[in-house]
Amino acid sequence: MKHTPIFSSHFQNSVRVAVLFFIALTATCSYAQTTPSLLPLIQNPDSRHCQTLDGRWSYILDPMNNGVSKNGYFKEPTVDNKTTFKEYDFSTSPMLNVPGDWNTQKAELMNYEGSMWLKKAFLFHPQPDKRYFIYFGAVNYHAVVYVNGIKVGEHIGGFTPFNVDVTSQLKEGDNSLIVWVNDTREADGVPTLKYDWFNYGGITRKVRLITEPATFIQTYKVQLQKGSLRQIAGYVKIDGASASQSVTLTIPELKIKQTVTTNNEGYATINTELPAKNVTLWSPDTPKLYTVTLSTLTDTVTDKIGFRSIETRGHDILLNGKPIFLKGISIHDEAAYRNGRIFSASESRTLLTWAKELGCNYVRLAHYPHNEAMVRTAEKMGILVWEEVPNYWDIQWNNPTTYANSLNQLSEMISRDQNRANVIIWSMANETPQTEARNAFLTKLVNYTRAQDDTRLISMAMLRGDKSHNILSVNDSMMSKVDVVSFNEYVGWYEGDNSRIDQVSWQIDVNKPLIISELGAGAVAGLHGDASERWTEEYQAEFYRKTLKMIDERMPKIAGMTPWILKDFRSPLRELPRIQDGFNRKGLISDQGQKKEAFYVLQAWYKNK
Ligand code: GCB
Repeated sequence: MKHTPIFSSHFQNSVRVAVLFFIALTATCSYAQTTPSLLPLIQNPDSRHCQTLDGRWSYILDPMNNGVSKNGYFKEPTVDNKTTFKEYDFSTSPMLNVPGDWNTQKAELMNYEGSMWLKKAFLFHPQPDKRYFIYFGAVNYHAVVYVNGIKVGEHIGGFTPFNVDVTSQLKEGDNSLIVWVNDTREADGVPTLKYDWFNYGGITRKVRLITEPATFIQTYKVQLQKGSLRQIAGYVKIDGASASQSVTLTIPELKIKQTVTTNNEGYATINTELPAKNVTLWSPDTPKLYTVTLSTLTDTVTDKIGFRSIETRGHDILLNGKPIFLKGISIHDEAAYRNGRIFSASESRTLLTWAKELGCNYVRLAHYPHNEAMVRTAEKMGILVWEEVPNYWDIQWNNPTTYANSLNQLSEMISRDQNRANVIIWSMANETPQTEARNAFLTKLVNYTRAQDDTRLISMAMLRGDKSHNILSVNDSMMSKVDVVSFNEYVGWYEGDNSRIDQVSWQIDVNKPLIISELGAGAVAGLHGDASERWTEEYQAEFYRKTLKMIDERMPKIAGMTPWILKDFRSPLRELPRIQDGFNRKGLISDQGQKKEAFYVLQAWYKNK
């Protein structure tokens, strides 16, 4: 049969484009309107009854969002034989590993940004009176979730977990889970269009099917009360029809047992005390975690929780009442040796072991929430953590959608990690130019965070200011809102060369702890030369020597620092051939694991701190 083109002229083509755009737009809008709301986050998925949905998933690449329509790719034909009309087919499509960014799994996907449909078929036998949730560790950036052809949830934000209730969608036998993932960078997104790291797309963290009883323990907080080294204060929240129940908290090693009764909303506060003697508080030297169990008649959740306090006094940060110097390093969520997103605790451990070798007791997990396994592994290893949301550079401070997105990512980060003893700082942002709109946006986030969790410190990585050409400072109006004033500085790299470092001193007028959240210079591992030559290991080592001397001699007392950065990382902003080749080279270790000379300079300084 001869196919008659409907549109032939240039004019008709533009009409067609406009029509398709309109269809796409209305399809997307109807999407948004029918979004089922996500359940509040289920805390501690590791301790739940889970079936993994990780493994090989089929995928269909959809750069034009062809599958986003009423009968889109999430609908599969019920009768499928040679007479069926179809233009997509998961059963014969290629496959990818989940968890895993798509970029580093197939050469042809390395630079792909856009939409992909991913499908996992699984066998299931639902039991009566149980509830089922699919828990995603993270999907970058926008996810729409379908179970057996029905939309069950939607999430925006590439680094935080979310769960969807699939109880009424699962059926006996074969089930299909299809996720539309779109990692297109958006102007109103968090982060926005431009940032200095690689946009790894896909289902980057674990996916599991969680089984819960009809009423279950959804979340809890069991932490030392602010300002106390004995009082435990927290809450438990259960979800389900019989919301008012008894919940028992036990910490057997400390002989703690407390029973509380939840109200009609399923909520109860927890108040109990650590014994007066024989308690090991969590610290980098003693990363002691106690087994904590919460149980109702039908549900039990077990966690490993450490107890510690974190406060400030003048320029000091106090851990368990004593000043601590935060010997840190910044880290991106990117695996050593292979450069994709990290998806296992052992890959997290590789990076954290390097940080330990450097002499660190602290890491900045930049610039977005890392894997839960990263935070938990650091906690076991005695490493303190700064966690951050991707309010990076100039996002749309005036846009309510951007604010809602940012707040959501922040709240998901806090609810995921609020029981981690090692998390001591919530960071609101990185290098955000000052405007009234930014101040209003970030102040709201600070207030939210304080109300949510007053047991940790609040900070943000600020931009540096000047008092005069050679007297450097920080004068961000957010200094009055945060607990710890942190700032990034690149004197000797972006600002002059190494000789400039000797010329400057610092004056920062604030009676709060100061942290240098970034300092750094680039070097190619194995490239040697004179210390004046950029990109040589010698230049970077000299940068560190001079900067550390400046910190010792010409800066007000600092409470810690996280130089930029542990390991070279991929970034499309870094294109200098034969030097950067798509990598930010400020790592103290190369992406292939070679330690640069500067690693040892910082290591020696940390040894004496
Ligand atoms: C910064 C940013 C960080 C960049 C770094 C650099 O100030 O916060 O994301 O990667 O500088 O290398 O320029």
